[in-house]
Amino acid sequence: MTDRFTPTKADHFSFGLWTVGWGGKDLFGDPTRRPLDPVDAVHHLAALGAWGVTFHDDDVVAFGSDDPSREATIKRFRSALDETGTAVPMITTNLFTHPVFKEGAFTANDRSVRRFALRKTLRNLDLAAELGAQTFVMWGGREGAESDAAKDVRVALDRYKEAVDLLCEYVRSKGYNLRFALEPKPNEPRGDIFLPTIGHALSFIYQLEHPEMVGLNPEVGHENMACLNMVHGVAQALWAGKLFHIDLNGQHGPRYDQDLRFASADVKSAFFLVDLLETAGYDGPRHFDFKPPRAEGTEGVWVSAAGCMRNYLVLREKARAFRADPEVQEAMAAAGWPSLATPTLGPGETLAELLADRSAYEDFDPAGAGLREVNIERLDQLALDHILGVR
Ligand code: GLT
Ligand code: MN
Ligand code: MN
Repeated sequence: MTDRFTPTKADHFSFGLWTVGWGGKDLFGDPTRRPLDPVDAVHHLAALGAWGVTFHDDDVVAFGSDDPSREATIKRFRSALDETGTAVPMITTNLFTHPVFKEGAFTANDRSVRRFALRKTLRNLDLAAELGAQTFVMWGGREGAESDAAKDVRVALDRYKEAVDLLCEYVRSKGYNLRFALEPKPNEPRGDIFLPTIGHALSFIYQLEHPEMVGLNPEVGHENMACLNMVHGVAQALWAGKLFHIDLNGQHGPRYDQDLRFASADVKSAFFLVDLLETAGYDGPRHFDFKPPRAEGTEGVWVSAAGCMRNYLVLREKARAFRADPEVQEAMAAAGWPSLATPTLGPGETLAELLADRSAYEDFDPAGAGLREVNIERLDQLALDHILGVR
């Protein structure tokens, strides 16, 4: 079906190879789908209108491959990229599947594992630069613990910082056009993961040697797992100039990481997220990190992938209509949106003048102000009417 919600490369949609390539293996069951050749994934995604693909080193080249077979595999993969005009905007390193990383990678108590993790990542940075990626995601799925007895968390953070600082140093020394994006997640696979939320990761960044090179890759489901509001988290990342990348998917509240197709479970939050990204001038990839449900067969994978993009485009149209609706504009004014943009002190007003302003305190009527109308329900209902398609 082709309609106005059919994506084009101009929409900058990208997918991890591990998303459509997930064969359905989970904690309780074997794969339900045959392995997907990354070359086929590139062709399928391009045919659906995707602009880019992203991957872990091991998604394309099997862990432990020797150099000649690694090069041959990358060459074949590159041909698929060239044939389809597919971009590689982001690359990441798998520091979680192999048993060597069972106790952590950059924060493993075992120093030799930390050195191995660094070397694996440095090698992958070269590949990222070679393929023109501009963002290097770091999801530390194994950086954490099940027990507070496992390690000194303050020292683990020293080691985490040491690793990110070294990676930044390498990128600088090579002159690569790459920035790092930390991906927070509260738990799973570790009982507790370090840098569990957007806020934790943001504060970590400012302890680094090169904070300007490091930002965030927040994921919808991960913030929801921590009972947090993704829209607020992303807004704060944007406010800090740190939204370098984003993982879009769907999640039914706090439980295991569901990685549902974008907007399929939490449509209202997805609407406000799209509205935020589109109005805040975010110009990075719209990257989907979802898992086609295990019950689906091969065809279902592509239906699910297409649904991610379609839902984004539908919500983008709805968000634009919401913003353009005169009644919404009037309701926003009534709810005080324009007023929040006015600084609390007047132009040139000093703290002394605020202290001397009796109308601000002594003569202010807090009881009366406590009874005022805020008009947010009306605005919210208009948003819902737009989402539900009745306006
Ligand atoms: C893994 C994780 C994702 C991360 C990927 C990047 S891999 O599937 O669940 O959220 O974005 O390493
Ligand atoms: Mn993710
Ligand atoms: Mn996830």
